[in-house]
Amino acid sequence: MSNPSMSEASFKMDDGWLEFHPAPSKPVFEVPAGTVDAHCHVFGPGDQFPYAPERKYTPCDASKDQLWALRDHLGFERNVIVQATCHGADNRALVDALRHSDGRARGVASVKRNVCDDELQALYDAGVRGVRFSFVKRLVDELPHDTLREVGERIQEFGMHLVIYVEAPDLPELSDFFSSLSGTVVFDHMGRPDVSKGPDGDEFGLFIRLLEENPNMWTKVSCPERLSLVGPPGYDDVVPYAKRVVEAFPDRVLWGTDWPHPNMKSHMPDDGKLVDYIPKIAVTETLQQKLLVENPMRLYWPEESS
Ligand code: 0GY
Repeated sequence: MSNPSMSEASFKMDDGWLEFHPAPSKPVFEVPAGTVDAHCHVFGPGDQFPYAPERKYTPCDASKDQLWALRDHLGFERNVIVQATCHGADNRALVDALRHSDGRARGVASVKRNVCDDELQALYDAGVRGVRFSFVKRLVDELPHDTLREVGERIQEFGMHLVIYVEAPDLPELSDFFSSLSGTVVFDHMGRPDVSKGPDGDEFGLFIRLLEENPNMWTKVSCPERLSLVGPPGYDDVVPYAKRVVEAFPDRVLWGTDWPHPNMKSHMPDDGKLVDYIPKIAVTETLQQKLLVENPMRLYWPEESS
């Protein structure tokens, strides 16, 4: 969608947009007690929390109550709600969800360069523990290098970390910049590799090297549905990538559903089947416990983490 205006009477989701799965299956894989969905979103509802004027797409509304229902259906305990670009730096929908989560959700916000300390403190008090920057060119008007460096330094004293969304073709020119950042840095979806290039290829090799050389870096191993060329239900071509990362960096990986799956055009995943993908990439109980419980608790609920 291009140049949508705030004066629209209502927010109509984009043509071709798929609604999230209406009735996800019950996963066969039973997740460990205390599992955290560490990457999911709330959208609107648009009449209450308007979408950002500068957004590149208009999603379907996806409310906090629908997210809690999915959490319970999948057997999860907690959520990390990530601000998506369609809400820009207006974090009201996110904060509203956090405030109504009974402490079972924490958040990752988006902020502008001129965000003041009081605003950062208010976000922290609401449960925000990370700030996200997108380098995905189809989603943003400007790449956020300077803002990221400046804000990335400031948020550390608030107990927050950086979350970076980037796609593999852009990593070569950005990897030195990312390596120069201090504090914890979390990448979304393994830096979105092109899975036709092989888990041992140069492209994914650069991402692996970045994590090897920078112990402050973490990655989400979520979103096989976005990366897969073979598609559902198994997303088998993504398995070797995620499995490699989970085994190489067991203490720095996170997993999330990505519900309600913004911008998915090929198909809408069954969230239950996504959960059934987890034991293919984390093949032991120890790895599953780290991926789903220990790691997200350490990062988002450190005060409860042993
Ligand atoms: C995702 C997916 C996407 C969008 C956003 O912030 C966003 O708008 O995250 C996407 O289009 O790839 O991973 O949540």
